[in-house]
Order: sequence, then structure tokens, then C-alpha cells
Amino acid sequence: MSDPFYITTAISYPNGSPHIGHAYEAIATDAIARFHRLSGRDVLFTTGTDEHGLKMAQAARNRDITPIALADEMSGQFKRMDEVLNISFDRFIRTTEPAHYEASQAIWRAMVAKGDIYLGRYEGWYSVRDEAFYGEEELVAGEGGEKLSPQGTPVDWTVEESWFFRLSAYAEKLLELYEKQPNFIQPDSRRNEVASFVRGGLTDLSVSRTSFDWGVPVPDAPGHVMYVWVDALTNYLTSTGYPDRSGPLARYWDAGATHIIGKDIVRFHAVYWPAFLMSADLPLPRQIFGHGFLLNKGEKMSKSVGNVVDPIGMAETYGVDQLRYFLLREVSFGADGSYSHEAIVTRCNADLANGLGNLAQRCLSIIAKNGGGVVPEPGALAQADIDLFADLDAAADEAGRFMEEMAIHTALGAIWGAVSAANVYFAEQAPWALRKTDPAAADRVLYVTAETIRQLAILVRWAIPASADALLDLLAQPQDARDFAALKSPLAAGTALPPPQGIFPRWVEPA
Ligand code: ME8
Repeated sequence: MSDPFYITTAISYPNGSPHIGHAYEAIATDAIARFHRLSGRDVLFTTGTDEHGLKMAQAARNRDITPIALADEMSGQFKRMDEVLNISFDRFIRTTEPAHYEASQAIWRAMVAKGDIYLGRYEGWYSVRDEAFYGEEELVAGEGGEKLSPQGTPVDWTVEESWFFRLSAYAEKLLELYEKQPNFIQPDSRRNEVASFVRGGLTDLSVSRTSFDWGVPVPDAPGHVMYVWVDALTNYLTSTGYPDRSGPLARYWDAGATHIIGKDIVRFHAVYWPAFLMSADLPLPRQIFGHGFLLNKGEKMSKSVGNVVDPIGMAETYGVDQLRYFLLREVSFGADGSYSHEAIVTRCNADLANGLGNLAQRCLSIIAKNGGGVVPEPGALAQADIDLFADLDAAADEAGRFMEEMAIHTALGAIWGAVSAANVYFAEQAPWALRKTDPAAADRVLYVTAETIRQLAILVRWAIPASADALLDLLAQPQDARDFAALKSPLAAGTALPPPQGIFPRWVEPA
């Protein structure tokens, strides 16, 4: 197959249950992966859990269990969340897998061979919650005057023997990369932040720890485990078969990965990761996209703080596709977004139940009742029909352009423009009335509407896959006629359709 496309989520810390921020990242990445599959690209989509480090070790100690027992339990929850949310990952990686130890040790050795790793002594601030080292100048004062990381998390003064990575040697090369490849870090605002951080000068990075042992052992250095971010970032290579560079999956890495991550971890992905890869003489990712944070009524939530919303519960309440659609349509991809019960209900009732759902329900029930459940003959198209199809073509093109720019929400906006146009068309043409005065015209309108629903279902399939497939089932479309190429193969008149069913229930507040 041609045209490989490799896309990843961050791998989550399984120190607690998944929250809605994790669900959001998985859903957005899944939507992009599905979009590219529907476009005919050969997609590898990976996700997983980041199981080492002090944060995991401490969370396990607090529960009086071993880190691996905690990881086993919680990683299962992350995977289950992905399954419930219909996340079409090809590989769920756990960093405790033997293959991942091999990959992490291989990239370590490659960095050693380059002369970029040396033994020293780390003295500085460390935030367990962020799993990050901070310079004195980056710290902020807390309410009681205590020192906090720039993310507002507690920091500890840490002194230990450590291996260092010569990050300082890569500042110029990184700045050149951001300049030459302006899309390497997106959105632009995040690129500017990272570039100014790098311009401020880079210090070498402490990349091993000796004060605990929950990590990947550093090769040939007893007592040292790798700094969790070295091993975590390497997951993206492990999933492509690294260190085997000629195996069946290596081409995905070589095509340039797209890493979808949250804004809090852009520095790790856009500074450390390309520097490690340059050191190891490996190809770089194509893009690091830092999405925004989901706020619960305007407030940041996190596992450690404890104001966490369970995404599986939300999917049970509103429906999987309702939750997916809301997050993809309502949050401007790259910016922070807020959610509330009212916002979800308003958006889903308007766009899904009253928009696409109503159109399908009305058209297909007339075909079932009055047309014997068979797709009617259109005859020669009228101007209004031609205009509607032109609207659909334009929406498909626009959505494609927006998706290239990662503007998921505007891509859906363009498609829902066509949903509105189709609803206006259907109301104006009024096939239920035409049936009495001009049956051939009624058939034509019903055909055009059914064909429009078919195209719309294909166009939204990356966002709301199960509902789109249910619509395509109602139109008796075979599995191999559901990708973007099939947009050009219109519905065959005479096709027998199954009895219509409502696909998008309207939310009614309990009395
Ligand atoms: O950072 N809204 O793991 P993690 C949106 N293991 N996204 C959010 C969010 C929110 N409220 N809270 C977190 C880690 N995220 C590391 C990653 S990758 C090699 C290692 C996002 O479980 C966060 O930005 O803390 C990150 O992209 C992902 O969820 C996992 O966060």
C-alpha cells in the first residue's frame, strides 16, 4: 500500500483512571486517523500508556501495591475507554512491554555512540506530577510563598548522580528545524513559545535516575533507570518495530509521524524528542500538534486534583457519537474548550437529532411508506437538485482543506453547512405534497435527498463512525462503498432498503 500516514496520541500515565481530557485527545486523534483512512491513505494509529517514573511508583506506594499491578489495572481502563469510544487504534502500546525496553535501550545506545551522553551529577528542581526538571528561573511562588513549577505543581530539590544528554548542542539545529518546517509545531502560538524557549538557551538534560528503580535500565550502568520521558517518547518508535529499521512498519516512521498531544507537553515533544532523534540519526516527526485543555465549567481538572469526569459515564449518558461530535465540533482544535450538560444537549439536539437525523428520518420514512422501501428513479435533475449536489461537493472539498490544516471543528462546520442546505431543500421541495400533484418530481426529490444522505454519511464517518454506518446500513450500502472514493458512485435506483429507524435520539430533559 502507498502513502503511509503515522499518527499517535500521547501515552497516558495510568496512575489513575482516564478522564475526559484523555478521551478528548483519543477522539480527536481517532477522527484524524479515520479521515485519512477514508481518503485512501495507509494509516498507522497508535496510543497507549506511559507506565514508568516516580509518579507511577508513588501512586502505587500510596495504594500499597506494586507499580506493575497499578499499571495493569489502570492500563486496562484506558484501553477499555478507547474501545467504548470507538477509537480505531492499530496498536495500544504499554511501556512495560519487552519490545519497548529493547527500543529504549537501542536509542540510548545510539545517543551514546554519538557522544551525546555523559555522566554527571544532577542538582536542581524536579516536579513528580509533571515528571519534569525545572530551572530556578522558571519557578513561580505559590500562595504560601512555596516554590512551584510553571504548571503550578510542587517541586523538590533533587541531588543525584545522573547521565546527561547534551541537549545544549542541539539548540541551533532545533531553531533551524522550526524555521525550515513551520508546520513542525502547531498551532503557531505554540511554535512561537517553544522557539523562544530554545532561543533562551538549552541546558543539558538529566536523563537517568538512581533514587528509584521503576524504569527502563540504562544499558551498562547498574543502578540507573532512564528518565521516564526518554522511554516515554521512544514509544512512538517502538510501535514501528524499532530498532528493526527494515521491518514492515518502519516506513510509517520514515513518512514522518504526526504527534497529537496536549499543550502542557509540547516542550518534551518539540525540543527533547527531535534532539534525541537527531542524535540517534533517525528521521524526525512531520508535526507536533498541541491541542488545548478541556475545562470543566472553566476549571482545570486532573487526576491529582481529583475533580475528574469519567468519560465512559459521559458516553453512556449522551451516547458515544454524541460525545464525539460535541467535542470535535464545539472545541476549536488547538484552543482550550469548556463543556457542560447544556452545551452538549444543545449542540447534539440541533445538529444531530434535528439536523442530520431529521432529514434521514423524514426522507427514508416516506420512501418506506409510499415507495415500497425502494430507492426511486430520479429522472432528469432540476436546477435545485444540481445546486444541492454542488453544495455537497463544495462542502467535501472545504472539509478536506480544513482537515489538512487540522481545523477539525471548521471541517465539521463545512459539512453541517451542507446538512442545513439539504434540510432547506427538502422543506422547499416538500415531496410529501408533490406526491399528490407530480409523483415523478416527488420521486426525484426523494432520490436526491437519499443520495445526499448517503454522501453526508460518508463525509461524517470519521467523526461519528457508528451513526454514519447505521445510516449507510439504512441505505443498503456495502462495506466497500463507504470511503471518500465512493462519494462519486451514486445510489442505484431500485435498491431495496431495510425499514428506517431513528439514528439520533433527541435529548429530552427528565421531568
Ligand atoms: O502527559 N484536556 O500523560 P497524561 C485535554 N505520559 N487534554 C488533556 C487534559 C485536559 N484536561 N489533561 C491531560 C502525559 N491532557 C505523559 C505523556 S507522551 C510520550 C507521554 C492530555 O496522562 C495531556 O496533555 O498526563 C497529554 O497529551 C495526554 O492527555 C496524557 O496526559
